[in-house]
Amino acid sequence: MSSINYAEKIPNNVNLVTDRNLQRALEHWQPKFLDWWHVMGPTDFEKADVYLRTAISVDAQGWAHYGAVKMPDYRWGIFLADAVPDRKIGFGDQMGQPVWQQVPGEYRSTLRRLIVTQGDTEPASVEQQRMLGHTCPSMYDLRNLFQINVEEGRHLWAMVYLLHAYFGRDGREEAEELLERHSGDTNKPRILTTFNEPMTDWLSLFCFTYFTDRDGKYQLKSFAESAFDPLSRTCRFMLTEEAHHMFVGETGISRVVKRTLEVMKELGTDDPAKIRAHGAIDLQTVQKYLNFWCSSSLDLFGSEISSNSAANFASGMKGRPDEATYQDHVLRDVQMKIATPQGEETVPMLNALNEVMRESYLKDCEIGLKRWNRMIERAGHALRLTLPSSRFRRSIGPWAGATVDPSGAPVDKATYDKKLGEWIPSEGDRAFVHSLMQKVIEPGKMAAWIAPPERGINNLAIDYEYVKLH
Ligand code: BYC
Repeated sequence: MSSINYAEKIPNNVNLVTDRNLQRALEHWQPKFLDWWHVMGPTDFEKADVYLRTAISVDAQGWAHYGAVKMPDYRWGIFLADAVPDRKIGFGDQMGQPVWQQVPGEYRSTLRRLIVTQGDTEPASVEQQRMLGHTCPSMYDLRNLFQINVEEGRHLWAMVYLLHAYFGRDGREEAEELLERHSGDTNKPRILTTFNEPMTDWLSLFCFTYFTDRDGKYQLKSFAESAFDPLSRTCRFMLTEEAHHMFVGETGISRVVKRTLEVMKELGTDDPAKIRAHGAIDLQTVQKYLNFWCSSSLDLFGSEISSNSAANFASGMKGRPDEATYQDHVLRDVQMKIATPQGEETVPMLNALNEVMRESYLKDCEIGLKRWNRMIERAGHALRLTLPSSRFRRSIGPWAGATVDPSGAPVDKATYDKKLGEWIPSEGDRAFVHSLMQKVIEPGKMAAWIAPPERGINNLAIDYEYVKLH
């Protein structure tokens, strides 16, 4: 197990000190990152002491250290999971050969593109969330938001390290551009659509961390299989951090549902207008937010039929999440049936891997839905929350622009246009949810629309002062 050297300007476990050029290049990028954090990171909380978790080593048991830190002083650095001795490529046409410690020339531009796309999402999410501190429903939630933000900042470092260390001048230029594109910027937007969506309320944050961070989990897992060993090792460590982000999403939505059920019981009604008047979020509105963020996140897997996915797998650049659980790791003789609006198409399995990933992602998404629905059922209500069909509201792939309802059934365009506001949040729904977003920062107090968490952080009480505001 390698420990992390915090004595250096850039904490790392890659022995950065032995590569002066790389160290200098990264030290040149570091102040630009801090400038970006200052301008684009969480607004107005730079002086606050936040109870943050920091990595001290990269093994599963002992990596976390908790303590009060001002966010700009967070020790962002470069942490790779330990190398697996004698690791071999686990899939694709070069299966069984040694993994790559350098980038093979023929895959250079594709690998760079994949790493840049991954890297682009990390600062994008920090930008999307930068105003949310001002409307936090509790101090506990405020701290969780900031924990996520600093970790996304570190995930950017992870990709920038790969760009600097393995892609020469092109990589350094890409690293600069990662700080120049911005979420929602009309001239220089972030690469993937979901990361340009505005996020101005906490219900969206919980849905984003539930659905979009879960795409992160799947993409990182598929890179953890990569033949490019430094990418694999980087992503394996990133996955340990990603789990907390999804926890915030799943428990956040659970707490919203719990509070709504309490209000329904108190008032003896399931009338959305009465629930809203009491300051809680009706379950119909929760469903619309699930529809919005789930459908947006489904696009992040790319097209159902993709020659990119075939090339990435065959070459060994990007595997399937948990590749070892499959029987066939080469996939040259298998096909898959893909439903399109024009009918079913049979395509080589290699070209259908985005869809394979999307299907397993959707199964993973169901877990939270089951939990929330059990709560609703126990409270004696008939309504059930559901995931939208993977054909609904797609912008990528054969279903892009198809007018289907959330169950996937085709509807005519007029019906679609008329009903969309009933399927995803309308202006009125957003205005209502915004009206609830009032900052609550007295330790232990919660906004009226959300139940308290079951426990505090790191065995501390829920009313611990997780963020000391000065
Ligand atoms: N928006 O063959 P196609 C995370 C582009 S989240 C805009 O259909 P492919 C996180 C695509 O780039 C995980 N463009 O799909 C979560 C391609 O353009 P180029 C992020 C899109 O290439 C929360 C073209 O369409 N990581 O970590 O097989 C907080 C045709 O592509 C979209 C990654 O995404 C879209 N939704 O797969 C913080 C992993 N979808 O290249 C962080 C890296 C597709 O022809 N990226 N396009 O110009 C990849 O592996 C792949 O690029 C994709 C697409 C899976 C995104």
